[in-house]
Amino acid sequence: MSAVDFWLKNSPAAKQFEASEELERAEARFGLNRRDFMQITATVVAAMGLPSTAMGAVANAMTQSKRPSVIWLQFQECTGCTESLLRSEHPTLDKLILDLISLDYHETLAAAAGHQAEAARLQAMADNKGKYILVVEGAIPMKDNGIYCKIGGKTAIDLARECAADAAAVIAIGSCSSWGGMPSTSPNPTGASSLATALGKPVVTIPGCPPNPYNFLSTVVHFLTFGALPELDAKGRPKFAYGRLIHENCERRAHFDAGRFATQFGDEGHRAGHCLYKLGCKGPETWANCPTILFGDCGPGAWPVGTGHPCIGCTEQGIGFQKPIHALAELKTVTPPTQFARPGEPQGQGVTASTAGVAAVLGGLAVGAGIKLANNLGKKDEAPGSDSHNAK
Ligand code: FSX
Ligand code: SF4
Ligand code: F3S
Repeated sequence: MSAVDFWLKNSPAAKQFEASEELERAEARFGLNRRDFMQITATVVAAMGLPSTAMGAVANAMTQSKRPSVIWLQFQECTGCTESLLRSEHPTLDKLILDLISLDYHETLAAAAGHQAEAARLQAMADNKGKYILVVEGAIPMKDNGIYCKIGGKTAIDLARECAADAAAVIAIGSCSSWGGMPSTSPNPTGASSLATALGKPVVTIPGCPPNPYNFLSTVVHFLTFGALPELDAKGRPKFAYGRLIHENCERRAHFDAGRFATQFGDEGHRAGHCLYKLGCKGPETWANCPTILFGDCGPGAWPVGTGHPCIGCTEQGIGFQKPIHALAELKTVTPPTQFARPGEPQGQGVTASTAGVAAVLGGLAVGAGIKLANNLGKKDEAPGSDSHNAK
């Protein structure tokens, strides 16, 4: 049983939520049945590290708030970010995302082409000046003045800068946009770079190749619920999603601690589900919530290590597409965590100091109340995942 199913079955807050009017509103607004909406809400709440009692407030924000305008640009990438968002196992997640935001410009989804598409982008920017969220998918080639990626005669550098100028918040989605990703692999002939490099200022990053759609959805829902972006680490990543090493929450961790490893694909250890460290798993040096949030809404085991493949560190700058797949990971934590989750409490979901603070805010929540959207942008801290933290 997944952590979320456990919650839905056992938590008194879930029982209370089941009887709430939010479920009726969700049916009316999104056409989602009660069970699907409960499942998605619980997953988002768990992803954000909030207690189960937050389900009502989060659902309220999802069903009641105004849809923020989103302008979505695509540069050097494979469209995997968009695909992962829109082709989820159950059509409910993409439907919810498209209903929660007003996707006013998106090249893959637009019916318009050429000059019409250009005009649509300019119109959307003018109509929502200073209020829209800019999402950028793909790396930006900086070499030779950016001539390796042009759309409508403009370089990706110029387009990104033009659209970021009047945005309320800027989100780099996927590893390409977050830190260069696959297009920046050595020898990087086009000078593929991150969005932050092209803009010369920090942005929110949601790395992954592709990123988990729940991390994007949860970031948007956090904004709708609290009127502000979530707390970020030094690399611009929401801490709720990238605050723990994969190795900390991996279901194979007990095998690592006991020294039981697969040493070849298909050997006895591999078939028995042992740790994939010796096959090059990068979980010990990759910060992401893959083992707890999973992919595709298809139950336990639906993530790279769960299917028997070592993590390649696709979210992590300097690891994914840089370090050879079968090279051994650097161990950031060698000993088991000192504090394990209590029985019945999924690892990584416990209430932390910051979560408790957020939960306290929930009581007197006024959705969208005057908190500036970009409050957290550019904040500096010594978050997990920062270089100084990694150097421990
Ligand atoms: Fe692809 Fe996105 Fe990877 Fe990059 O995801 S899945 S190459 S992160 O920009 O489209
Ligand atoms: Fe899991 Fe990989 Fe860590 Fe082994 S090395 S416990 S497979 S994350
Ligand atoms: Fe990527 Fe590793 Fe997660 S390969 S999807 S960071 S398990």
